[in-house]
Amino acid sequence: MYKLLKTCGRAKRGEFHTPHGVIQTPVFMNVGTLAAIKGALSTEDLEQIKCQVELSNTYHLHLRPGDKIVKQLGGLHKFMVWDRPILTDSGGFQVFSLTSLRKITEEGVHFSSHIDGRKIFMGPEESMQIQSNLASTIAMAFDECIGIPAERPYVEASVERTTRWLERCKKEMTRLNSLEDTINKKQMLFGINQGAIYADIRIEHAKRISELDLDGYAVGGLAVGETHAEMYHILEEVVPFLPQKKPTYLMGVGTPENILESVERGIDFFDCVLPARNGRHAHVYTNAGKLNLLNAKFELDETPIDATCDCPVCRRYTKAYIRHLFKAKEMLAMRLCVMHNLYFFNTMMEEIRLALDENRFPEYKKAKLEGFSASQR
Ligand code: PRF
Ligand code: ZN
Repeated sequence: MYKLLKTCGRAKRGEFHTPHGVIQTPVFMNVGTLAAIKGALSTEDLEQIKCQVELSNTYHLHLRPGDKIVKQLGGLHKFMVWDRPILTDSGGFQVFSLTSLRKITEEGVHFSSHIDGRKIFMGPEESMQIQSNLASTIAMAFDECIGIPAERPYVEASVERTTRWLERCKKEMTRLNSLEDTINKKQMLFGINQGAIYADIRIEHAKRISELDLDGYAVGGLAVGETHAEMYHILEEVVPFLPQKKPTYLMGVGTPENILESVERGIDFFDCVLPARNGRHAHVYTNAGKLNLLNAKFELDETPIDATCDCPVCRRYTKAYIRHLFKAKEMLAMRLCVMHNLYFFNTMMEEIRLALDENRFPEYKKAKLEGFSASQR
């Protein structure tokens, strides 16, 4: 159940009630593809860095350790000892971005595993069954994420099929939620809007999927090679046709700048591998822009990554020390940077929520963006 607490233009401040607790939105979900945040973060760390929702992947967990194993072990929450919300992506994106020898039919997708080349089939029913075995809080619909550029006739046919897949997902989810041995009988389902950069196709699709009365709605197929301006334009066109009283989710986005711009255009949920990936490469976010800790100028720098950050890393460690850890190839280097980066994103979302609560989001956004660009001047 989504409660719209406040709006500011199109920006929404909400509360999403789930069987695993309330999610305050706008929210950034922390990506743990294989039920672990890359960079050696533990479940305790996730609690410390203000993570509200953990995100895992159907495709990856199906291959390893296998969703049936996770089910036997009591589901993903028990498995990774995390009792807050978990969202699982459907595999609809990973199958298209990671696997080879794909063949798409009306039934679903035949592909080869990126681990051992084994032939696998996944369609809407299979994706829902796997996500039900994983017992995540929120399951994503099985969709086709169309690469850009794409020809209009292909996009039209693909989006039609994604709609038929969504109807099959909903039916299968309803069936699974009514079964005796289903772990999470209240699993929620989010639909996904597609249509590449054809606004009219996306709007038609948004109207169609809104009729299905799902628990939430994602905008997929963006951040796949289009410009930022194109992405913002699509959001401006499409979000007004998604139910305002349901959460909206922009999949796989993005930078702090992208998030601020997209909150303004009505998005509630975000996820991105960027903060963890950048952290593993010594790239850290600060309120004055991004830093590369490998830079020689930090060799004797005894200040924290960001003096305005109160994360467990900034409260204790210096840039000089973390830089040394990277040079010495110590695992701790990555861990500290990933922790700081995720805390930075989660804290920015907290600030966004507070700014919305206090009717000062436009001012907050402006000041934040000016800060980020300060170091680039
Ligand atoms: N579909 C799904 N997952 C996704 C995407 C999508 O379009 C994207 C696109 N940025 C990221 N993750 N199912
Ligand atoms: Zn910090």
